[in-house]
Amino acid sequence: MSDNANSEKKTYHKKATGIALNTVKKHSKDHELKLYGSCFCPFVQRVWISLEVKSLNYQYIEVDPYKKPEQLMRINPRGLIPALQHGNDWGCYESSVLMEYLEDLNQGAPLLPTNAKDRAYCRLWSDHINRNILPHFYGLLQAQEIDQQVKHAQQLTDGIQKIVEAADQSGPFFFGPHISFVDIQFAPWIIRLKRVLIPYRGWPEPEAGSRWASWVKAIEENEGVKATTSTDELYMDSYERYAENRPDTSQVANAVNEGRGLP
Ligand SMILES: N[C@@H](CCC(=O)N[C@@H](CS)C(=O)NCC(=O)O)C(=O)O
Repeated sequence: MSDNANSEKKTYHKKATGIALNTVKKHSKDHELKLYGSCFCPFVQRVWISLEVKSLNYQYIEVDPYKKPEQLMRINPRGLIPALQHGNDWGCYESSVLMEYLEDLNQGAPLLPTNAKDRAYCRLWSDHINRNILPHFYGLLQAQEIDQQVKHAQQLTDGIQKIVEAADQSGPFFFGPHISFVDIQFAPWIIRLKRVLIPYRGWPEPEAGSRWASWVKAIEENEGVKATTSTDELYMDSYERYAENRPDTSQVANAVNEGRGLP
């Protein structure tokens, strides 16, 4: 491939756009609670939405996770975002663990129900998202052969159908009228179905009038989701490397190509 053709390739963005950029600016001042993230990253967006929905005060720090800056490595030796720092001498990582941490602070709107059985139910369906939905999102996006795309599209459809059946029937969110833990676990990929999988893989729009359609609409219209979402172009550009399955795109892409669990 000529240098020219290469230079036309899109890559990940390094700065949020649209409403998310306003949110970044609003949270640029030094604060003891710091979120290290990247504008395109769905795992970061989970924690970011949680902070917004809880109306917590925090500082957002944009980092390039492929360059592994020192400040990120100090918190997460695996070099993955999101990472949270709270105070001078404490940091942690892993999006689901960070969502639980914010919940344990008992500040702002709770995202898990109070009843132990209901909490277990929410954790069970969060596990389903990580285990049975996300790997097929990436599998479908990275697959270059039609038969592999068909296989992952079917598995992704099955994973979504199961969680829709497990959701509160009146909704519109998973556990009823308000956004909560399971919605936020899934929301970043729900918005990327539209912005990435529809254009790159012809993923279908939700069927009008379905429970899935009302859930997607509620997610799209939620203030915390909107506040952390950039303009469509940012996602199209940032995911081109996944859609073309370029070598060494990321640890997630490598894991999917090697048939391993997500990092
Ligand atoms: N299991 C991790 C996954 C985080 C993750 O894969 N983040 C990506 C960005 S979306 C990253 O940091 N990639 C850096 C790399 O691939 O080296 C979580 O839930 O936080």
